[in-house]
Amino acid sequence: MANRRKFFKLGLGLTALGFIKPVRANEILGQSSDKMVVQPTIISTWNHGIAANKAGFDKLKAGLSALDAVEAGARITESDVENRSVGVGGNPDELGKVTLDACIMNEKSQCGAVAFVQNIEHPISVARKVMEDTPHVMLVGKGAEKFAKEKGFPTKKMLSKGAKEAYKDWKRDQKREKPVINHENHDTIGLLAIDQFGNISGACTTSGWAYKLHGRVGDSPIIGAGLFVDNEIGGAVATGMGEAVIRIAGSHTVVELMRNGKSPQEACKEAVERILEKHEDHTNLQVGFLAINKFGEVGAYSVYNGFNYAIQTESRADLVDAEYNRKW
Ligand code: SD4
Repeated sequence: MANRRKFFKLGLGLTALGFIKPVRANEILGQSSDKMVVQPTIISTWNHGIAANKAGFDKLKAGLSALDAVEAGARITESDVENRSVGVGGNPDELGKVTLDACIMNEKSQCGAVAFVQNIEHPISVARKVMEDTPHVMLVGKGAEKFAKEKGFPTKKMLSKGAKEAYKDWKRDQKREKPVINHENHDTIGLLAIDQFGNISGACTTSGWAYKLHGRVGDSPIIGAGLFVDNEIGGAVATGMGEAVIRIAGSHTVVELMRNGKSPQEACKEAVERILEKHEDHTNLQVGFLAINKFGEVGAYSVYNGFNYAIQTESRADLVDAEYNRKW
C-alpha cells in the first residue's frame, strides 16, 4: 500500500510539475516493470461499460491478466441484445447483415483482430485466437469465419428482433443517406485494464456504423486506430466515427502524446483537436477517446458532449462524463 501511494504520488507530482519526459514509469521508479505496484483497474467506453467492467474486474480480482479482463468484459457487451452497436444486438449494414469488427492487444504488443465477420457472437475471442494461434494480426470476412469455426466458435444468427425492426423502418423510409454517428447512434465498447502486475491490455468490439455500405470496416478492429497499448506508457481506445479516427491513427496518437509527456486527459483532448483540424465539416463528427497511463491515471475527451466511460477499481465503480469540445 505504501509503495502504491508512493508510486501514485511520485507519478502525479512529476506530471503536475511538468517534469515528466515520459518515459517509462519503471525508469522513474528505478524498478523493472514487473515489480511495479499498481491498483488493478478497468475502464470502458459508455454506460454499458459498467456491466463489462464488473465481469472484467472479477477476473482481475481473481488474479487473472488484464488481457483476460478486457476479453471477459467485451464478451458481456457482445452478448447484450439491447446494445445496438456491438455483437448480437448490433445494427446491420445496408443489406441487413450484421458485420462485426474487433481487436485485442496485450502488454507484449501482441495483437489480433477480425473484421467484417458475420454470425459469430464473440469476435473479441476470435481476435484473441488470431493473436495467440496464428502468425497474423488480422483476419477478415469469410476467412475469419472459417478460422472461427475451425477453432470451435459456434455460429449464431445475428439480426436481433429490435435491430430488424429498426432496419425495416430505415428501409421503409427510403433514407438514402446513412445515419450519422451521433449521440444516438453509437455504443462501441473499448476497454483498457491494468492488472496486479501493472500490465496493460485493451479490447475493442463493434458492429460499426448502422446501415453502412456492405464491406465497410471502421477503426475498431484496426490496431492503432480503435485501440493501442504500449505497456511502457499506457493504452487508448476510440469510439465514434471510425473514418475520422483512422485518419489520425487515433489511439496510437493518444499513446504517443502520453509518451511525450501529456497526461491521458491532455492526450485525448489533443487527439480530438487534431481530428477537428483535419475536417472542414464538423457536423455530427462525434469521436471520443479514453486512455489510461502506466500510473493508473485516466482521461477521456470527445468532440461533442454525451460521451461517458465506466471505471472500476477495488474502491470505486463509477460512470464518468467525459470532457468535450462543443455541445450538440
Ligand atoms: C466504427 N468506431 O465502426 C465505430 C463505431 C462506434 O460507437 O464507435 N460506435 O466507426
